[in-house]
Amino acid sequence: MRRQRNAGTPPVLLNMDRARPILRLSFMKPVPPNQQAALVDRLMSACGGAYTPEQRRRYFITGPQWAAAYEGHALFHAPTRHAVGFEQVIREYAKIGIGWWCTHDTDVIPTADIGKDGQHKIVERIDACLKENGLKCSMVTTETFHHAVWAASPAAESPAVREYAAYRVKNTVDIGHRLGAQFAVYWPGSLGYFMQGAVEETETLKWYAEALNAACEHDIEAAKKLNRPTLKHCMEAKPFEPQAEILLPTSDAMLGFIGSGLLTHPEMVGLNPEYLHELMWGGAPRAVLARALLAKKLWHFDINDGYRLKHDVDIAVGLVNPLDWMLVLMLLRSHGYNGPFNLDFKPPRTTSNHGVFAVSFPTAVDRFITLWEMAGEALEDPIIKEATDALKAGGELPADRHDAQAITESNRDLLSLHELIAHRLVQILLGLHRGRVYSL
Ligand code: 3MF
Ligand code: MG
Ligand code: MG
Repeated sequence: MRRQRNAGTPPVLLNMDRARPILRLSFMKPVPPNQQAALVDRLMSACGGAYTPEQRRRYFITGPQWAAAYEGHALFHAPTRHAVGFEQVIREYAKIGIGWWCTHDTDVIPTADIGKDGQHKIVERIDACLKENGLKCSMVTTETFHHAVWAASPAAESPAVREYAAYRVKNTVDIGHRLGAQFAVYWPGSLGYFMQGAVEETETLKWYAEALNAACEHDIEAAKKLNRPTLKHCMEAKPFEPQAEILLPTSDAMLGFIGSGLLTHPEMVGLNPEYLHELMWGGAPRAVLARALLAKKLWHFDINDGYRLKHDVDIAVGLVNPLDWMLVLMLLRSHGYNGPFNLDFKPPRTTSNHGVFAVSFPTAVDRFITLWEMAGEALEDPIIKEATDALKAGGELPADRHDAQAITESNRDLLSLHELIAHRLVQILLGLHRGRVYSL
């Protein structure tokens, strides 16, 4: 079989034995490549519902260098987009109305230049570029997962690797202070293994704590010299990837680690939970965040979306679980969370370089803002308020306060309010509370 294309007619597949068409493909009018970006832009504005850059800047929404610069590569994937540098990312974030930028050290500085003159020149250029575009640097983080030096993790058996890890995190603290950041984040990446037995977990965790201790102690010195507050050091967990087994797989495990006595400055270390990372292990992200709030360690939040018990698909916020997202934001609003919302997602491989800034980032920001506003509306909803108050008031106290059956009877009908509240929340999500109904 071969493909044949005659001028003016659609291509057909020919069966060479009989030389007659076996399949006629019908085509819509092709969209020439030079008209595709304009089509995307026109349909984006037809979607409506966009906030202005000024409205977007009112939220503490932060844009990572690595998210915008992601080229679509993975173990099984070649890149689908070309590389973009920090100048372009910062410029595009400014146009969209993303007011803060964050980065890994090696997103912007080649590993060989870390700590050298090359680093200082790049950091000066970043500082100038941020100022020129009216952005601030919110957070810096050390890449301790990509380079071959981290093959056995930043807390490897080799003392040379561990000394280098401490050097790298201290250097990142300095970059953070130079760029005016408030946060440093630590995703330990390869802190785990594929085969069990060779690594002794308690030893590895002690070594990992040494790197964090080095960062905090260096920060205390650096902040004193610069007359700046110390950074907030936030740990980020992921349950699997890039190792088969992870030593600190969840935010809860990290809370245990922070309180284990291994850290010299546990008061300087908190959490950066990532929504999807907690969903990946099967957790309820809202419950994870509640535990972090109770521990007063919810300092930074990576926002994205995806599926339970799958790999780290890093889909943009609200595209998969908008109801759960609204509920998460209700919890954070009601507890006065005022840390960053970090857009740690990956524009899909099918999105072009144009689409990254024309579709991915503005739509993610706008869904977040809408969900945030809806969360506020749900918190004020009179039906939910009355139902919640009634549940808390409970039924009348029975004469015998140890009579389980009497207590059950006295609350029986009130408990239907749980389902009613759940329905009301979905109504708010779908706009049905405003009288919108569908019928055939
Ligand atoms: C990995 C992540 C990381 C961390 C980043 C911040 C590349 O799944 O989420 O993003 O957020 O390393 O330190
Ligand atoms: Mg993350
Ligand atoms: Mg992730």
